[in-house]
Amino acid sequence: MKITQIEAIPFAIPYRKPLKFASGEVHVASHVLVRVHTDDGIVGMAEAPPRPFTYGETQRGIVAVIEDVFAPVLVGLTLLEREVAGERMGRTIGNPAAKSAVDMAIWDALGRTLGLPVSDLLGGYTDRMKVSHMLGFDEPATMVAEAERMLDTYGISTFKVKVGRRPVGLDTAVVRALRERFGDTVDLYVDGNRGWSPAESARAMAEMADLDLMFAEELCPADDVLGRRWLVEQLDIPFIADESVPTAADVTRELLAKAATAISIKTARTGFTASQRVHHLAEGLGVEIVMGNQIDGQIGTACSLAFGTAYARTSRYAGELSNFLDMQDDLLAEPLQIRDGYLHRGPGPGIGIELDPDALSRYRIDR
Ligand code: MUC
Ligand code: MG
Repeated sequence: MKITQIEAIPFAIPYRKPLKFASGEVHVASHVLVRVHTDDGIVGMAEAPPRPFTYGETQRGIVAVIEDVFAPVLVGLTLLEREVAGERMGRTIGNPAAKSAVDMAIWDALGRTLGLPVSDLLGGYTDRMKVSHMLGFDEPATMVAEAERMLDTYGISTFKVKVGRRPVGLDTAVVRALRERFGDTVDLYVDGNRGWSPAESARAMAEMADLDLMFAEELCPADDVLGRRWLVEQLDIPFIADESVPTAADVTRELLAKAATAISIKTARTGFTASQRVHHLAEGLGVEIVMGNQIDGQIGTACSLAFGTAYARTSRYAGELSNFLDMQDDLLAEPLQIRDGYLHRGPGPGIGIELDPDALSRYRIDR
C-alpha cells in the first residue's frame, strides 16, 4: 500500500459550447489527471480542474506544485496515512484543486487495493444521485431550449441558472422564461458567482419572489461583509456559500457570520478527506448541502458522485453532475450515462471508473 509515484498529466479537451458565468468562461477543459501508483501495482486517479478566476490555480501551476512540492513529501507514505498526506500538503497555502486531486487519487487507490467502492468506504448511503444541470449565460430562449434538451434527452429536471449580469433584468428574464415554460415540473435555483452587489442581489431576488426558487448561491462577494449579511437576512430561501468556502474553517466563518445558510461541497475543491470535514460540520450545525461542480470532466464527476452518494445529506438534493456533457470527448473507457435524471455509481472499486489509454494519449499535452 506504499505510494511509489505521483503523476500530474495535463490534458486539454475542447467544449462543444463554452460555459459562461459571472466570474469567467470555460472553452477548453484544460485539466490535470493525477495518478497515484503503489508498490502493489495499483493506480488511483482523480482530476484537477484549474479555475484561475476563482482560486488562482492554473494547469501549469497544478502540475508544478504536485511534481515539485507534494510528490516528494508523499512518496513513501501508505494509502492509510491520509491525514499525514493532508498535513504535509497543508504546509502549502491554497492550491485546493491540486491537493484535492491527490487526496482523491489516494482514496481511489485505497478502494482499488481493498476491492471496495470509495463511496462505501466513506458512508455507503445510496447508489445514485439526481442530476442538476447548470445553464450558462445566454439569451432566455437559448437557455430555455437547452433546458428542454436536457429534460428530453437525460430526464434532468433541476436547473441551476447562472446569474450576475447587469442589469439584473437580463437574468431575472431567463428565470421567468424557464418557470413559464416548465411550470412546477422543474426545480430552479440561481448562482451569481459574486457578480452582483448586495443591493443588486436583493433587487433581483425581489423580482424573482414569485418564481419559487430553491436556493440562491454566492450572489455577491463574501467580502461585502455586512452587505451580504443584510442580504441573507432578508431571504426566505437558503443562501449557498460556494467559492467563499474552500475550507472547513471558511465554512464555519461564513455560517457564524450569517453570510450563508447552506453549503456547496465540491470534491474538486475539498477532495474526499476535507469534504468529509465540511459534511460533518454542516450536519452538526444543521445546514443544507448541495453537491456542486467545478466544471469537472467525467473523472471529477465520478468523484462528486462517489462523495454525494456516501451520505444522506449530500444526496438529498440534485447534485451538479452534468457539466461533462458539453465536452467533445473524455478520458473514460466507459462514459458516464445520465438516465431518467439520475447518475448511478459504477460497479467497480475505488471511484468506479477506468481510463481509456488511447484517449489519454490523444489529449495529453505534455508529449
Ligand atoms: C459554480 O457553482 O460556481 C463556476 C466556476 C467554478 O469554479 O464552478 C462553476 C460553477
Ligand atoms: Mg457556484
